[in-house]
Order: sequence, then C-alpha cells, then structure tokens
Amino acid sequence: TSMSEFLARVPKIELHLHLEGSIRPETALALSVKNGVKLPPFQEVKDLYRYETLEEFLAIYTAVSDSVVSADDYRRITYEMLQSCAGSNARYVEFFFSPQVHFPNGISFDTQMDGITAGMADAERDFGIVSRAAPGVNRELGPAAGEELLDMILVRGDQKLIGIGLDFNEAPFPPEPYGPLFARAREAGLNVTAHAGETGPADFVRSSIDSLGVRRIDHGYHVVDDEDLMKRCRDEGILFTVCPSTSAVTSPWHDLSAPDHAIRRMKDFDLKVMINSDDPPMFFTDLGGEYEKAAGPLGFSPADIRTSILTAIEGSWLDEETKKDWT
Ligand code: ES4
Ligand code: ZN
Repeated sequence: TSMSEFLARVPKIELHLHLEGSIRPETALALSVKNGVKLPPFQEVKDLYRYETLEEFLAIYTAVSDSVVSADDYRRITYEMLQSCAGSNARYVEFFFSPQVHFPNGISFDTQMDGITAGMADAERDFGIVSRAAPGVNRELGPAAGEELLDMILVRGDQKLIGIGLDFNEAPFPPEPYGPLFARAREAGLNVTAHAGETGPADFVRSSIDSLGVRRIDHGYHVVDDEDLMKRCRDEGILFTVCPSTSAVTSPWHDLSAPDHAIRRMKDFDLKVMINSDDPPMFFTDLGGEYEKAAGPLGFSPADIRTSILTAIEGSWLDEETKKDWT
C-alpha cells in the first residue's frame, strides 16, 4: 500500500540501538565458530533469540556479545548493523555498545573502538549513513566500574564518541548512584541518556531526569503510571526513544494494539516520542518494521510519524547547524 511505501521510504533517524543487540544470528554463529566461543544451545540459529523477560534477553545478549573478539569482528558487526539501518532508510544513527561486557574477555576499549570506528567509516562510504557511538554504562556493575569506563572514553577522546547511556537490568539498580558519573560526563562535554521505565517504575524516569541530568529517556513506558510526571515530561520536552517490539516482550504491555499500550498513551498525551529498533535481529525486526508497528497496531497517523521523525532530529545529538539543515 502507499502507507507501507511511505513508511519504507521516509528518511529516518535511529537513536536507540545496541550494537551487540544488532548481531545477525548467522554472524553470531560464524564468529563463535571462528573464535571458539560457546553459544547457548539451539536447534536452528534463529531459535537462539527466544526470551520472555528482560533478564532472559540480557543473558542471550551477553552470550552473543562474547563471540565478538577482534577489532575486525567489531568492524564487521558495526558495518552490518549500519547496513541494516540503511536498508530501512536511516540517514543518521546514534548507537550504544556495551564495552564492560567484553572487558572480562580481555578485550580493551581501544580494540573495540578501533573496529567500531572502522565499521562506521566503511558504512558511511558504502551507504552514506552517518553514525555516532555512545558506550552504555552497565548499571548492574556499579558506579566505580562506570567511572573507569568514563576514564577510558575521555582518554580515547574520539569525535565519534558523543555520549553515554545507562543500560542493563533496572531493578534493583536505581539511577541515583550514577549521579556523580553522569555529572562528570556532562562536564566533559558528553551527551547523556538513560534506560528507565522499561521494567523499572516511573520513579526511575523521574530520578534519571533529576539525578542524572538526562533530557532523553530510553523506553520510559512506566511514565504512564504517574500523571504528574507525564505532565512534567511534556512541559520540559523530555524525549522518549521508544521501541515497539521490545516493549511487547520486556514491558507489561504485550499487546501493541491494546488501547492502553504505554507507547500509544505517551503519544496521545503529546509526550515527545520517536521510534527506534533497540536490538533488531534479536526481536526479529528492523527500523522499518518498527515504523510499521507504530503506524499499524500502535495507531500512529502519518502526521504522528512525521512529528516523530522531526522530534528525533531535534532530540538527536547532531550539531545545531545540521539539525536546521535536516528539518
Ligand atoms: C539493554 Cl536494558 C537493555 N535493553 C535492550 N538492550 C540492551 N542492551 C543492554 N542493555
Ligand atoms: Zn535499549
């Protein structure tokens, strides 16, 4: 239909995507064989990507991440991720990666960055897609480990490293202990965002804004449990980077067509929401597929889709000149 064509063709921005969550099942298999790293047991490779909770998902995410070892492995997964984004007509991508998952395997931050920046350059050359990277601080590992990661980011001083995120399991890991780390990152000129309100409560959305100083929330679905907070987020223009397929698995809103689905309610309340793919192959989707879900079961009108893309440009970490150019 013409709606599908519009959704496929419209130029997009992706702001919530995890590098290791973008590893294709065939690539995970090939890398695990090459590097002699064991994956969890499976019948067919696609069956590797099955889970019913965030915890189960993160266990597979970590196991698959372990199959990435050399700088060239990083180059490959970065290139393939951006190739898929380009296939959905994404023009600009801000993606997370999880450096701390790889440290116990002896893989340095510099090895990771060497491969990632090579993959970014190759993808820009081949597909014209522009990208920037944001290491995700693993909230399960504590603030001290996060501070060490921030040191590495600042020592590297790479122009392509434009921010940090906060991810992995929310409960029982509230945002507050990460306040000093996030303050130091902001003072050093890094942009900041945090996962909150996916499995954690509305309070984690509030404290991410208050203690971490973020203006962007990744997921944020549980904001709908707190109307005062919703009003505040609307007044303050907080941007929510929502991910339809993930929400149907890890949040309590499993039915995307339900009238009370959090993403629909956030949009109807005029919160700033924009559409992202999170861990596309791991949730059997891609960015175009997430737009289909927004325009289909989640009830986004063509005007809502357009608003969402303009919101994404505005909320991105692009420089102000480029933002003006693109709107
Ligand atoms: C993640 Cl909390 C979360 N959700 C999706 N992907 C992830 N990768 C690391 N943490
Ligand atoms: Zn995420």
